[in-house]
Amino acid sequence: PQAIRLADYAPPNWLVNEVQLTFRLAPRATRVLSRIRFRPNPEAGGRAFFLHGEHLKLIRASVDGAEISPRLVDGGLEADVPDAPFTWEAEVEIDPEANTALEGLYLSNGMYCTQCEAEGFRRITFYPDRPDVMAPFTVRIEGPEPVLLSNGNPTASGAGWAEWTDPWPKPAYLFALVAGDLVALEDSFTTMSGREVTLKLWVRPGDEHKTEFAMEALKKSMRWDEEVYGREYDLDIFQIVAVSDFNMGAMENKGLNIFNTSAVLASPDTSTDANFERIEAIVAHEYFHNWTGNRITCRDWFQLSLKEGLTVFRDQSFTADMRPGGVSRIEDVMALRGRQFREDNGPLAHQVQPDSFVEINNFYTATIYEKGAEVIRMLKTLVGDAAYRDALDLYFARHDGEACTIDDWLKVFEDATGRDLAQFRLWYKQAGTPRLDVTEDWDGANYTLTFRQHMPATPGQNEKKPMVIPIATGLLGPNGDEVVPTTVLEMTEAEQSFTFEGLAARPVPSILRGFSAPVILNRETSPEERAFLLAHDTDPFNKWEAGRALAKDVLIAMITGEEPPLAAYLGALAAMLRDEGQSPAFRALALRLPGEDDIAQTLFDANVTPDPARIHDAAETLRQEVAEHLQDMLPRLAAECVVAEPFAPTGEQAGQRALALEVLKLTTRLDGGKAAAAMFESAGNMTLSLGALGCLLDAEKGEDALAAFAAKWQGDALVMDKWFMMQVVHAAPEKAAATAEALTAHPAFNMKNPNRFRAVFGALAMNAAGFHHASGKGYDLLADWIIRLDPLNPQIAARMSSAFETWKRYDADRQAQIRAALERIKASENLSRDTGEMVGRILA
Ligand code: DPP
Ligand code: ZN
Repeated sequence: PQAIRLADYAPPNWLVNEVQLTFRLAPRATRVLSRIRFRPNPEAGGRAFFLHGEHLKLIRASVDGAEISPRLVDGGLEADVPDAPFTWEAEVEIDPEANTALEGLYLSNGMYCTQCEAEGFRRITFYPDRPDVMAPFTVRIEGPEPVLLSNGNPTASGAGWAEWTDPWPKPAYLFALVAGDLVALEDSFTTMSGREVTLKLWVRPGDEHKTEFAMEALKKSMRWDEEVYGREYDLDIFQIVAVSDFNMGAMENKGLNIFNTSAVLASPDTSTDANFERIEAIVAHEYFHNWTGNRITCRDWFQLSLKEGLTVFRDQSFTADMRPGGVSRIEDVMALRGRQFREDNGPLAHQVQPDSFVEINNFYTATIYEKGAEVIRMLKTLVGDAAYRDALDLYFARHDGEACTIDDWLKVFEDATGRDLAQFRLWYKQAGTPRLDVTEDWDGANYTLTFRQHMPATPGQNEKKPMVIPIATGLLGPNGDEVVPTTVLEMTEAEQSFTFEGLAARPVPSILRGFSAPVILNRETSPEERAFLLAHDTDPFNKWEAGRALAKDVLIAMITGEEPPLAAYLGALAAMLRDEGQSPAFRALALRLPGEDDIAQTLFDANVTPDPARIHDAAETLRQEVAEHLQDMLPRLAAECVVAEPFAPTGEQAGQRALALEVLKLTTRLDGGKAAAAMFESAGNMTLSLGALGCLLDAEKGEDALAAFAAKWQGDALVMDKWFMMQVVHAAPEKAAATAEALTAHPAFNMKNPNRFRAVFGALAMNAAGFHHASGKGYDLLADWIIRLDPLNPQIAARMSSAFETWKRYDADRQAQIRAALERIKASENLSRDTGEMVGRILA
């Protein structure tokens, strides 16, 4: 398959004034009638007429009422058309029931739904399926289903049909249709200009009790976008539909968001605090797309981060406002490091704005999303809050209704602030994670920090230029007082020094506060200094980071056979836990050890070949040490984090439960699971129930709890996903692959359901020591199932293959095993473009 290149972008030959669609729904043979008014694009280089179309049966087509016979070509059709505005009409037949790829129109549990981003609309009808073609849509749906939905406002309906009109021009990827037996939670929202908007959250009968939380999240999001960005909603109705078979988390279709059930349905009985937090963030994310994505969309898919990076940044800011205390930033960074840094350090590294792709579905990545958000966060840090808001106002004013580029976005910032962003643009164009080395100098009065930046080569990019790096830094005095408050040092050179003058004593620096840039900071320092920062830093992120760095020092030393700074770490941890000025949520995060994958990457960076088994053993040993050292404190901590009030999914309560579970993990190492068994019995919510189950599984005493859990929850697919996932995540390394394999034989395993497939195989990839077990069974099993899934759902199969992206870190045996697994996938018959591209890039 041919790569598509940004450099080859050309404007569309034809633009669309208006789209009218009629759907005659039938599971095996849905008819789609389209009436599209085209006009020549004055900016185009030609008049050739091509429409995308895949898996469509063309019944008839006409131009200005005259039947024509278009030429069916690869990926669509061509036709001879007038050199003037004209009306295209076509009728096609599609088969929603056979659509296991879950792109275009498909059936999920008897309910029709759509997913059109990025290129799914071409599976619905022939159309210029590219985001720079925007048009208003009118949609008529005919079918026996009681509920018939599409984008925009409802304009007419009768027995067996409904019509929807979306007045806002949109690209086809934002089209949506839903039809089925659904019930709605209904509410309303009054916008800042006083307009009343109807809100509906549609679910399958039986799920009504799981809708309230998402509805509240939606209303908070609508208010927040008005207050913080001045953005008002623009239709009479906003709807969300929950769908159980869905490739992504959710989709921001105009006025009709479609959500994976896992990203919207919540109740205390069935959802963990982490689920609640994620749901709140995704509801916000999709809602925020209404302005950053829909009203202003992307010119082409190379601009994907224009909407995703910005919208992730917006949802992260929203979460930080809803759940104050600095913990959400720590969680964002943990996710960034866990997924994006990992991606950046392997064969799948790519730019925030790529130059080329084969299959765009493969670029819905942590780099486009999370690094894209970091880039916008840096931009805001560099220009300041007020200028950021001015720039956003200008962005909305200048580009509303347009399909834009990342360069348009940067130009807005240049015009609003007068800043030259040529160097900043490298953040979009250079792949990889910058390394930032720092040294310090103290002359008795002046303190100098010298930074050196360098970026490792990434595929196709060997030479890198220095980047602009905002380094938020504060200085602490020897007694722990802040002597220099947070200052943003703006680094632009390969090597650069910054001096703080006239200090009374040598300070302790707190560098990269709030994780002000997505870089790897290397700073040789003593365990005592890390402990000092954990105790005294005023910046919650760096406070946590100090503890994490100390834990990493301990683990790395244990693995490489040096003397680990264990006493310093344990002492600092105990002091931190005693510090009641710290929120339970913070203390819970500070108790967690760095992930095993993170340790593997750190070793690899230090030219040590990581051994996953050894890393796992070191982590286990350290956890045991921690448990024993903190033994006397654990009962008091456990008592402290009992939530007395009725369950509420608030940040405060979530923090208490998180700390309770960290304490329970440690306690389980000392009592063999007694406290966990009691917690499992008495837990009144899913957070504690699942946490206790995890502890029991770790102690290899989970059999009864697993059976009880399954008996209780067998009718709830989302909870059963957790049941599948927990067993694999908590399996001992030598049992992980066998556990996953056994679960695929469970009657409730269904490979066609993305959530269930991920519950088993996403979990296998997460169990680092299990997946990388020396037997190679993890690799073989995953390869088998990717090969099996690929013909059914290429998007999920391709995504799952990224579990192999770290393979070059490992020893020759593991590399050979992974290579063989990848070669086997590559050689399988009719491999999809999606998986073919991924495997090719990983092997390259
Ligand atoms: N655009 C969706 C989202 O990120 C995913 N396709 O919200
Ligand atoms: Zn998004």
